[in-house]
Amino acid sequence: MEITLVQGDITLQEVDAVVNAANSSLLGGGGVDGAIHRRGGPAILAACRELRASRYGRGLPTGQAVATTAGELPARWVIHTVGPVYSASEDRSELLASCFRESLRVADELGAASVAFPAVSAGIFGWPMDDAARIAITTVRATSTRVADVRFVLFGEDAYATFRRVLDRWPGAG
Ligand code: AR6
Repeated sequence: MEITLVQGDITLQEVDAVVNAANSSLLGGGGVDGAIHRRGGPAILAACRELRASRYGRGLPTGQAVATTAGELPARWVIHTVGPVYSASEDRSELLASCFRESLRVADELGAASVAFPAVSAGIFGWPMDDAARIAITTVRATSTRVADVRFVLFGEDAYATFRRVLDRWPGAG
């Protein structure tokens, strides 16, 4: 597996699957979620509503992932995952790691070879970027998957530089 870092907008990535930093409602929000629904168009929300009606009446639990169409995005699928809200008093890093593992598991089920991830939980959910980057990169590295191309798409220079530093520290194999 090759891990690459991109500074930019995840909604413009030409990949098989784009991961959305969603919330349990699956009905949209701000940040990456807002951008994906805006650019991807109403087909994504329609698919999310169907998931609410069928499998996730109580919402998608934190740490899990589920796929929908990517609508008008230049991708085939959106994989929605729900990161944990950051807590200084409780260690929720296992839930954040689960977002990456579960997203890759869903990607494998779909047969996706390339997947773009945002910095899940590191925006509105308040996770410190360096810790979010460490969990993201070490978890993806440790996951056995057929996904060959994992791309972290970071918004802004600071997020990109933080992921760069972490990736250089844990370059891993391949
Ligand atoms: N492309 C790439 N990265 C982006 C983009 C974009 N278009 N837009 C924002 N980011 P966030 P969270 C960065 O808040 O912390 C929503 O309301 C952003 O700068 O999108 O998991 C959901 O519905 C940050 O570094 O996700 C949930 O309620 C990172 O993506 C909640 O926010 C993640 O920020 C989820 O919060």
